Amino acid sequence: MEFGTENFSLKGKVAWVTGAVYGIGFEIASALAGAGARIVFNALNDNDVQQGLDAYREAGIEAHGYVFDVTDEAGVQEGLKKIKEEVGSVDILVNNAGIIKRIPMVEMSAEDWRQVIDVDLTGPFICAKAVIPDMIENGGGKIINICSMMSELGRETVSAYAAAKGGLKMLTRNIASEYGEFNIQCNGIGPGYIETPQTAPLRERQPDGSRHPFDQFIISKTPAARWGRTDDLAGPAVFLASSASNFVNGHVLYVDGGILAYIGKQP
Ligand code: NAP
Ligand code: GCO
Repeated sequence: MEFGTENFSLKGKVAWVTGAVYGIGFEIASALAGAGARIVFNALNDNDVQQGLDAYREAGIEAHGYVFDVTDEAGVQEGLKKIKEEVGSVDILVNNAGIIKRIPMVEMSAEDWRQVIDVDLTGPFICAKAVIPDMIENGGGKIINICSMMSELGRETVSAYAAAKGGLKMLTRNIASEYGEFNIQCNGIGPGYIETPQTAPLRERQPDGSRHPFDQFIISKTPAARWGRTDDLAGPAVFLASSASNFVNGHVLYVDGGILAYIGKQP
């Protein structure tokens, strides 16, 4: 078979990216749109959906926005029903919506722990569960779970997030194992440290104008010697959403400027 750029084309596909009003989700959705997909996103309230619709319009993308929470199974099912009626069956799901709570583990309430696990792990389960039956009926589909460095590594204050993102890596492998025979590919993207609102507190300037110690730490831990940008995730997302990756399944593609390969600079 001849191979060409058409292997990366998403023309005629419907891609649903969760929580894609800004940040990584917005950039991934924009990249999928650039490759030809029709974009659907959901957000928590009308204001967020409107903010997303305005941002896509400004980028020249016709997107469809819906209000529902990824942790609410009935809401997800109802939202998906509307998406099917108004846009079509979902061919590509990107589980992007996520939260983090940076709290030392012994100070973290079980309620906070559960909320992080609910959004970052149970949400992807609920959304994947909702689209898989149609993907089977339609002869296949793509699920991309947005994992993390914390799918592999731990650090102070992020116990719930690391547990959720480690779990998401295993949910990725399990979906691939359970539904691979139906031509469903489920893979993860593991972004390194990316400049988004989620990581803004780790990059805040100090009162004396110097860089945040965590900011310096990340630059020294990253062979690329910089934070990632959301557009660093565009190519990997299009690859995993397209037929170019049809025999890639259960894999997490780390897009981290080399962090996981690196022991770190000698002090
Ligand atoms: P972000 O800037 O905080 O954006 C996350 C988005 O998810 C927001 O739009 C948020 O909506 C939405 N969301 C949160 N809970 C939701 C729910 N229950 N239902 C629907 N939407 C919900 O985060 P980001 O940095 O772009 O991260 C996106 C994903 O990449 C997350 O899964 C994150 O863990 C992961 N990630 C980020 C980095 C990084 O360095 N930034 C690295 C690795 C992985 P609201 O605005 O209403 O809260
Ligand atoms: C943190 C960060 C991370 C990143 C990301 C790394 O506090 O360590 O927020 O967890 O957001 O997930 O890949």
